[in-house]
Amino acid sequence: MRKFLMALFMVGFLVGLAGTASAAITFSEFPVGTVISNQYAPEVYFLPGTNGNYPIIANDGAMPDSPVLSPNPVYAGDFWMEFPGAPSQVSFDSGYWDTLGSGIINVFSPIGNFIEGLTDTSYGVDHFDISGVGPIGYVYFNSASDPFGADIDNLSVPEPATMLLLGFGLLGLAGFRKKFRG
Ligand SMILES: [Ca+2]
Ligand SMILES: [Ca+2]
Repeated sequence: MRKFLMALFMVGFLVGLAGTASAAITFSEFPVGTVISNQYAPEVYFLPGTNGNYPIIANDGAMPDSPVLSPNPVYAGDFWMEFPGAPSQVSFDSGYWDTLGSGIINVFSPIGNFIEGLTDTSYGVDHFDISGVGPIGYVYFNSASDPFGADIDNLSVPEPATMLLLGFGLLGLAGFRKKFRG
């Protein structure tokens, strides 16, 4: 019984951890001008846009939490985000949007199947919360059609390591339960 309670406590602790632990990326982690590829692994990898350039940390005075992650060269262009942990939720701020519907934010599954296409629906800073579409593998961002472009900031991704821990915790609980009952 004591073991079972201990396992229950552990799982509760891990659930609490999973609830709060997500990688909140503000792009203040590296100096302005840093080209970004695998610095935020394992939560997210950034991949080049159509011009072959990886995105870059930049100052954008139009964005409230500058520095931001910008296409490269700044600010108009495209890049990819890859999420190896296949999270069920990804969110970020984006802007500055001067024209509604000019942004292309395409969501793909872990095996590269197109899931949904989003665009900016408000002027200035738009918050994108991608969830309820199954596991997310890739997000493509393109601000080339918006005047003066747009970039992203405050990227939030659940941490794969935490989700794994939660999985082990639940397995452990199942094991203890079996033992206790048997
Ligand atoms: Ca920022
Ligand atoms: Ca713009």
